[in-house]
Amino acid sequence: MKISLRFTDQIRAVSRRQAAAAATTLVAALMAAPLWAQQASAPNIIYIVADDLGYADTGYQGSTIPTPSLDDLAASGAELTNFYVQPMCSPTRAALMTGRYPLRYGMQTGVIPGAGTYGVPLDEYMLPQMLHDAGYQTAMVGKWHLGHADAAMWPKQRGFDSFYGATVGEIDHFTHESHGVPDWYRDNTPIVEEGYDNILFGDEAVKVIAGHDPAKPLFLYLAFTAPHTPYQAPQDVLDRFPDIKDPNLQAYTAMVAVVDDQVGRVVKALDAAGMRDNTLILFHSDNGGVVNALFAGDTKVDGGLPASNAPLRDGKGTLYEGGTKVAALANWPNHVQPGKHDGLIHVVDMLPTLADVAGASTAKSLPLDGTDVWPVIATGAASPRSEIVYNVDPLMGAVRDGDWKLVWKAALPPKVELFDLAKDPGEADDLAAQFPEKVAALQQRIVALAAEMAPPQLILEAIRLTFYAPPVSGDPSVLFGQGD
Ligand SMILES: [Ca+2]
Repeated sequence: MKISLRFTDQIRAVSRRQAAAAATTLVAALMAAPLWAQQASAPNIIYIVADDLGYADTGYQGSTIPTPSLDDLAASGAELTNFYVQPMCSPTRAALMTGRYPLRYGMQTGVIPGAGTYGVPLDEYMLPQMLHDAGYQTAMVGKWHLGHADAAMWPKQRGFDSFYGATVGEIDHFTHESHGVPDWYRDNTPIVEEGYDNILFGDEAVKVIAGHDPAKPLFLYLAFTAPHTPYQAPQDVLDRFPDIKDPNLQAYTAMVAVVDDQVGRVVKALDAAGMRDNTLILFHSDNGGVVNALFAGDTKVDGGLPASNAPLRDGKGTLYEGGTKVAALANWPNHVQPGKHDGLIHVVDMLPTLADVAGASTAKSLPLDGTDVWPVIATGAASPRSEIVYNVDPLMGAVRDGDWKLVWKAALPPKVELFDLAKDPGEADDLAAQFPEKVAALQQRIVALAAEMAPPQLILEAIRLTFYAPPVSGDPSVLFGQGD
């Protein structure tokens, strides 16, 4: 019995030693292992989108425009240096919300115009629906631009528990009107409020965070309307930049500063609510800065255009890098490793990536174009994708395969350009004549995608509104003054 007891004691002693050793090993391992390799379950997600922000127009990208809040997030988080979007507003937002290329559902051409009656088809399963199904509180603050003519296409009906903001693509920042028509809502109700839209968005985001029920993770989609035209900013923000004499540049600078101010308020609100350590913040622009007035929007712009996409070529509305590659960052303390993460990411990847992060299911999605790139974002791992589809529509297309990029204007007169982005990120040196086989292969890929695409809803609607409508008659009374 004694022996047995001693033996038991010995076992206990050994067990204690082993347990202590194991604990020491575990602590050492935890201290040595990067925390960012760990997956926390269902963090809060704050997804921030700027509108028409130039690639170069943040402090951390080298601009003189002060963006201290974004710079802090970039310094303590990951800069995503090869982050691609569609070249314009609605298609990028559609790609984000569905995880599918806009060419799949007819959103690949242009943006939804104010008089447009179409939107993202209702059979598309959207990111907020997915996160809501996974137990998230889902809030949207800002610009929607994914269908406004039918309330069935509005955010509350597409998975958001709450919506505050505008449904169309371009509003006056003070009157909240588009072409004189008010476009300002809380949930499904039109409201009238005074104030500069992007500051109101910041106010609302802070309220959503402060009022968040900690029993549920929060998904907040914060989609600013800045620095999209019209170039307007509150006087007190303009007054922070007295040395900028060009009025467009002064207003644009102030608009970027407003966005940065609101991002700073959001981070403070997360700190105050004790949510910061369990919150993934993502930030990027929806397309490149406007460098051609053709793509400035409904507002007539006098004078020079202020955005810079340097050193990238061209800007919004084009398939060159300046239209499609945007400054992007991710920040989540102890989970996103700080640094520059260079793997290829397309905005369609964000839905499956956030499904991974949130423990959500993509089973209800239609076939995804996106892929889970969480390791790229979190640790800078190599990207699982080697291809970027910039866009394909009946007039043009562009794809990237590895470092090779083809830009193909297929409408007459046609133009084909081939670039080696590793050597020539500014797309200055067209190599199409030197590498005809590479050109042919990439053209084949574009044609294959074109064969799968849905007809552009914008073109169908333009035809419907003109060909299937009564004649527009001239008014002969205007001639009366001329003697008739
Ligand atoms: Ca935009």
